[in-house]
Amino acid sequence: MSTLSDLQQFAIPGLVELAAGHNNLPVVRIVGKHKGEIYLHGAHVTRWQPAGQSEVLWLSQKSMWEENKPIRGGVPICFPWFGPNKADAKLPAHGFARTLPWSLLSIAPQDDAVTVVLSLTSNTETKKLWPNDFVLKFRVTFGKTLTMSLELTNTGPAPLTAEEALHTYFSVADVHKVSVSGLTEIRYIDKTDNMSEKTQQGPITITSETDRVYLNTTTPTRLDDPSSNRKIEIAKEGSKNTVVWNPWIAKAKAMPDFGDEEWPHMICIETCNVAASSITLAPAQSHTMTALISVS
Ligand code: TA6
Repeated sequence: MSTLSDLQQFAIPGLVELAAGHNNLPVVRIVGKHKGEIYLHGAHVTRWQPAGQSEVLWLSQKSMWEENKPIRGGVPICFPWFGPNKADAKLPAHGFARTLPWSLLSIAPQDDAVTVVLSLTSNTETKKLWPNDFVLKFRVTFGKTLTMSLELTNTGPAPLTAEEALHTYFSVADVHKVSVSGLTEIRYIDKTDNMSEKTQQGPITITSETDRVYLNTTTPTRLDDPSSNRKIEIAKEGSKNTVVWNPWIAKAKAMPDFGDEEWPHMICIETCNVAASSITLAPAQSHTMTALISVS
């Protein structure tokens, strides 16, 4: 794993800092016109604040910052499975990409934005959990828009099938008052109601634990947060599922890395390919999933 001094080569005075973040985990800090932060641990975006806006992403005050634990909040990368592992419930939920150290490949200014590229390559450890050779590249542009692209390449001799998600946590003033539009008439799996399949009627409002996997949807969603007088658009490319999640009271209490009183201030709107929309790649084939987040 790269030491902080190795990483200083990527620093750009006044624009990009490489620092020891929480628990001394290395972090890239974007300190220009638009602010942002990404940890090499899990290639985990933890902050994005475009000019003129308050912080857009939510981070738990109780997040753990340990190498074998996911950071709670920001944008966890779920790969190569989503949720519990279907074959072995003892394996880590949402796969292993979010709890491994990624390699920093490049940092480059682009107009008034900054693009950071990290990669994760299969190794003996990952192949004990998932017997496939792969390279993941994660390209994040911190600008007026937050653009996150996850490129998966099959570097093995056989086809592979994987699930993937950019599990984005948004900061909201009061989740009781938010609405999510853009999914009307879309079929979804309701994970709070025995995985029953339903059709979305009108905008989504949050009145209890909400955990829904929307199916075959490629259009943008919009998060209206009237108490912050803010609208957030989540557009996407190469993604057929959108997940909407809020743990509500009991689930928040049950998570040690989630404060009991934090749930009214967050909502996840996740850009993903899961279940029937999992990605299958032939040897040497690649697929890219992109989330484009903007605030108005
Ligand atoms: O995306 C929603 C979800 O799958 C929920 O079911 C809940 O498990 C959430 O992800 C958080 O999962 P985590 O493993 O990060 O606690």
